[in-house]
Amino acid sequence: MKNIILMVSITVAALLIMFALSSGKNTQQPEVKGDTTPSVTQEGDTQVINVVSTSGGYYPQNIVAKANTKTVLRMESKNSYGCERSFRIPKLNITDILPQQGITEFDLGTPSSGENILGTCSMGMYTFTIKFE
Ligand SMILES: [Cu+2]
Repeated sequence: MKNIILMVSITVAALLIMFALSSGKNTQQPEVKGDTTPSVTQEGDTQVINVVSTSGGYYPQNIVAKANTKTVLRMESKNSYGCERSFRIPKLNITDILPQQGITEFDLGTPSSGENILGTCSMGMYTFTIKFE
């Protein structure tokens, strides 16, 4: 009888320790983001900056990219029904209407270090900034 009580307490203690260890582990590990697409990718000699245009704005809003590299901005419209479709890059005198769904690419040239390029809806409600360094 004594042995059974001992075994039960050891089992309960082991379970408690396992639970404590596993819950501790969970708090240490950062949550994996749902969107794993990196915003800046390299395709051959061209740097591609990926921005999603959707109702509610542009994502991500702050991007850091490499300077002195041929750069293309790839806007991906996803369920985009708002004024974010009316898209501007003031610095490059670009004005365009993005589709509701699909890809639109803009040549950003070869920005130099310290240059910032702003993308915005025509009213300035939604923006994102690409910082080249
Ligand atoms: Cu707007």
